[in-house]
Amino acid sequence: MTYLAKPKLRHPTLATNKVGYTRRDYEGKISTLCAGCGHDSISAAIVQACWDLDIEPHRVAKLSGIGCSSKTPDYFLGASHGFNTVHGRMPSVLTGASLANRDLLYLGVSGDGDSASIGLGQFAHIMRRGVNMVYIVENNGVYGLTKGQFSATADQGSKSKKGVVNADSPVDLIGLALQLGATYVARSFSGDKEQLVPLIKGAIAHRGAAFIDVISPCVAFNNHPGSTRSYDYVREHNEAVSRIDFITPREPITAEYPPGEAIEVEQHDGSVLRLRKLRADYDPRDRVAALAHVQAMQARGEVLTGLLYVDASIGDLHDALNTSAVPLNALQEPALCPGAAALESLNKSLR
Ligand SMILES: Cc1ncc(C[n+]2csc(CCOP(=O)(O)OP(=O)(O)O)c2C)c(N)n1
Ligand code: SF4
Ligand SMILES: [Mg+2]
Repeated sequence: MTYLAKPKLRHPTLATNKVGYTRRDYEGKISTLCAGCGHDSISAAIVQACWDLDIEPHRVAKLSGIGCSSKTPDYFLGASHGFNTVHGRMPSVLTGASLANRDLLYLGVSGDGDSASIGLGQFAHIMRRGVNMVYIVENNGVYGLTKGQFSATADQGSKSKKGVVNADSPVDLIGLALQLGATYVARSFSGDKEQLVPLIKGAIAHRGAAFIDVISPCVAFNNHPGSTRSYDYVREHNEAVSRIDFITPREPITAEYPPGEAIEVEQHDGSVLRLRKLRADYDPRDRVAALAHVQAMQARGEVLTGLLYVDASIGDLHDALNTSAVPLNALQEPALCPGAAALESLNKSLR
């Protein structure tokens, strides 16, 4: 594997955000992915979202599995914590890290092979447990890193670069995330930064399992006629349910929309998601309706994008397990070893 460090030189007049960092401070090493790979656009969107939200890079933990997509955390947030796990095992490592330290922002980055094939079981459990995280699948319908075999999300009837037709039914990660209890479920396209950046911001502000499926064309192995993950196919079949405005707690809400044209969802941290409706019949607060809509559109070969479902009223795994508010590595001796009387009282409560 090759790693290219970016030169440290930067223009002295580069704009800084409220915590004093330039956009460059959110970048990582130079990407070694193929030129035009959708994954690089997703990295750029993550950089933009974190810079805009004034997140200090050292407050972020990036976790990934194996694949071209899972390599990308090396290409953004170079000053953040990072852990490149075994193939398909990112969710359990992320869950453990989150339980040990709830102070960091957990960003899981995975591929369709990583999450829908070898890691499908892990994907299911992290969604149903409501782990507080942003989980992004960079979905290209193939195993890019191992030379373009169909992945489990490839549509039935779609064609490989050599013309082979995929006979298997696809795993629909959006449908699974909805069924399993994720509380923020979105789909986007790597080529639509205007849609993707606010979706990532909304997911960062969300407390609970936030899942974003990003269609991300693989230019080397899955960008041809007959593919349903090519740039042309997604541009032609992209049906957005809404446009999202992400409003931080300190910003006033200025733009007004006629009743029925926008939905506002306030999140735990006081930020507001304003969804400008593009489809009058779509309500992202109704899980059952969202699932039915996603499946109906899929049957018609359309790619439904936008914030498909959100519920900001439910707590996360920390609430369910009453985990330590203080990171485990910061607990001092009195908390770690409270003494014989505390042990006796604990034993009594278990008898
Ligand atoms: C345990 C294990 N099995 C198989 C592999 C080989 N392998 C490496 S990446 C990969 C699939 C990657 O596909 P995806 O997650 O979709 O990422 P992409 O490269 O398409 O972004 C596979 C099967 C591996 N590294 N480890
Ligand atoms: S092989 Fe495909 S997924 Fe991997 S870097 Fe190249 S274009 Fe991207
Ligand atoms: Mg893939």
